[in-house]
Amino acid sequence: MNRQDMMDHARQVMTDNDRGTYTVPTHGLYPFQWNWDSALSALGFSQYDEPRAWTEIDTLMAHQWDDGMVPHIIFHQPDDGYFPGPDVWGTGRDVPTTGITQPPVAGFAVCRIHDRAKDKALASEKARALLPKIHAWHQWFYRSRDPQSTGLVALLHPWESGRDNSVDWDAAFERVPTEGVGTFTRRDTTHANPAHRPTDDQYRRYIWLVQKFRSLNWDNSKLHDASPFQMVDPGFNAILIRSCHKVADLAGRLGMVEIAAQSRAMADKGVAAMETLWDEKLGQYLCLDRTTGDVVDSPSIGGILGVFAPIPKERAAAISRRIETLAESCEYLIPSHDPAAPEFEGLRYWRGPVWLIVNYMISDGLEQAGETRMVDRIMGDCLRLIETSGFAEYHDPITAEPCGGAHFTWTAAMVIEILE
Ligand code: 9YW
Repeated sequence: MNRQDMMDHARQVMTDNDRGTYTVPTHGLYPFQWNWDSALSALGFSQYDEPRAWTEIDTLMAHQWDDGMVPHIIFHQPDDGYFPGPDVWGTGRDVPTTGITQPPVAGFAVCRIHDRAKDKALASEKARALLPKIHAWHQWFYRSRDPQSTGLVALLHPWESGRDNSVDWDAAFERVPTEGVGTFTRRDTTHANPAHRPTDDQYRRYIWLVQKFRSLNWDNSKLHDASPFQMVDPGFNAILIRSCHKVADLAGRLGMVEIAAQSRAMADKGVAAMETLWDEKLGQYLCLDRTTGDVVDSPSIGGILGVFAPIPKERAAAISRRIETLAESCEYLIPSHDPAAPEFEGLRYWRGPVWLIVNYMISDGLEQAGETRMVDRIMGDCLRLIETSGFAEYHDPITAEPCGGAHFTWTAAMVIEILE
């Protein structure tokens, strides 16, 4: 596939998954709007259709809750092809949504799209309208998910992390009960190979948490303390910190002084707190289980994604060396779990496969820190994967086998970002 063919193909994927005011991640498997998928897909749109990129984020933010939370899925239209649907979540909204959130990369996307926009007037109008909403979401995070004011927020559900079945959650997830979860029929395994997906046992625990939060009426002043799962993920926190950092900068330039000052303070505090998650032995960050206070000794991509935050240069250099080590045991960077670790599974979702969106964010962080050789290498691996195996949801880092859903929106968006 030459460069132009790849670009044409990527745009075709985006077009096919476009539902007018939002995109679905892929036809069949994921028939609704997902939060971080939309933000990252907007980056791809913005390279050739700026108004469409802004619409994607406008639609997402139009479903923000009154408390500031931006939900992880918006169920724009009924579709029986996905479980758990609106009836399981029971959030009682006119246009149904889930009751949990996802990585807040929208702030980063808005700022990036604004800064490179050709239509400056539209970009300024959109950013002025969107920044207060994005900022309210960031404030919601620190208020609702960091009640002790540590500078780091906790996830209350693996689905919030975006890395649903990561090895990072295994030990903590054992403590999430399954009692009271009735029988249900999964739909994901009819669209994708069950060997590439989370297990039934994990699904029972996912649903137990949903039922628990629903029993508390989705009241975010109660959920954090009531949740048996409270995980501090360096990757997730890095995304939040980077978004706050970018918002601080753009809001400052747009004269939105209060948002700028508050965002700067949140980002600075977050960067300082990230230090508590650094693991010198591995040369990357690690998760913290807030319910036990234990560090989670799990060599996953979450701790490498920490580099997306504006961390000290020597930390970024160490992460670059860490990726170099991972390259010794795989063919395509960056595996979502260390292939040398016993839990590694090259085909199963977030337990080993490569995800282009994560590669993109890690590369962006490395680029900021001047680690350009590693960036070129990662970007090169992304394109080799697509050339070999197409626009899959994720890929085996050793064989390049395409996994999960095919014809995937954010994979296509990242290819457009890399090629432009
Ligand atoms: C699910 C849509 C979503 C992503 C997540 C990914 C997966 C959905 O797909 O979750 O039902 O498990 O883990 O990050 O947003 O692409």
